[in-house]
Amino acid sequence: MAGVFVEQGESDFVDRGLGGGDLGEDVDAVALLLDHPLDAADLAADPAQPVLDLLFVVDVSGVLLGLWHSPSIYPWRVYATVASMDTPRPYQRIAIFLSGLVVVFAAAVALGSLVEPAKTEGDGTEETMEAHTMETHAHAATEPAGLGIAADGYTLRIGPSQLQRGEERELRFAIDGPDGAPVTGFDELHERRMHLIVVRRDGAEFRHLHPEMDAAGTWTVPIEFEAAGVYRAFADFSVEGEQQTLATDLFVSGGEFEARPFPAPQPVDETAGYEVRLDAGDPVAGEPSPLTFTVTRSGQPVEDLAPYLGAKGHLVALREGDLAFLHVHPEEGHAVAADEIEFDAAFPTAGRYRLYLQFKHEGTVQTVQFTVVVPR
Ligand SMILES: [Cu+2]
Repeated sequence: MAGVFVEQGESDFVDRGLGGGDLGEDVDAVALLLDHPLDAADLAADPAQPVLDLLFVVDVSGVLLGLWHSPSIYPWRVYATVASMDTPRPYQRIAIFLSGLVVVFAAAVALGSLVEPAKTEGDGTEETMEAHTMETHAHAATEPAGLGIAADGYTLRIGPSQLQRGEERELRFAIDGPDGAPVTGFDELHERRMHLIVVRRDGAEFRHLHPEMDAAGTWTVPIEFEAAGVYRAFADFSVEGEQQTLATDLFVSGGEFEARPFPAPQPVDETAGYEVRLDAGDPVAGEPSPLTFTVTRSGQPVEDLAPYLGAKGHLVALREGDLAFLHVHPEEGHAVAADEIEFDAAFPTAGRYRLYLQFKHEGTVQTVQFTVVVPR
């Protein structure tokens, strides 16, 4: 739910609220966001409200500075002072805006309380799983990730989600944990604590970024889009030993949108003089499928691949239609030829998948792409 707010409020106010910019200087920027239909009078009935120390505002600059000074305060956790309701017009609009935030936050809290019992059930399942082991486990392993903005109590909040083609912006996001606070204690996963994969919804324009986190748990990365369209942003990370992939859409306006759907499968892709061949064998839905990539340059095997993110290569696999994100693991069970990169992929269902393989050679990361068809 918090993500809804960030999307609604993706403007200077949110950018700065997330990052701690100078809100105090920019009351007008706030006013841009205050078009919210919710009425403050409705809030009294909401039981989740006491969770928030939210009060109405008379001193706008005080609120803004309050936001600014406390790094742990995110846009919806607004602290302010109650004075009279006899507020001048712009302030009243801010009050209405803040009331909208309460609703968003209350809904998030309500959602949290819904999630809680489910989690307990999950724990129960885990015990059962120990008894029945393999079957349940294999099922869990093929469950696709990356389909939602929230899972297992974690929520991705990102902004701005509306961008302009050709304009460099700073993308900011946070992962809120089950307690509602931004997570700061991420595990290392493939040598990094956060991987941000951004792909246009048609599978084009792949990128793999490594944002920086501040002490409050806000991740930032500069981003610029050359092509218009709707993009999927996947935050891939691990907390307390559990890998999570949360995703949301980014909207890039400006210029013509030209769809480039997944290309037909071909065994070879080329980039920067490298030729990479994929042997996908006969993949079967729901079963581990080995994928072998062979790298050559000018007809010669490339045998001195450098480690990239702790492995010989990094592979992202997305399902056509919903961009479900597969967790693909490098094959480590047996010796692999120097010019080969092997993975075990568990394609959850029949369908077409787009694969993005990255490898590092002579100091540069290269990306090649393939389409794999998993038959019914
Ligand atoms: Cu990464």
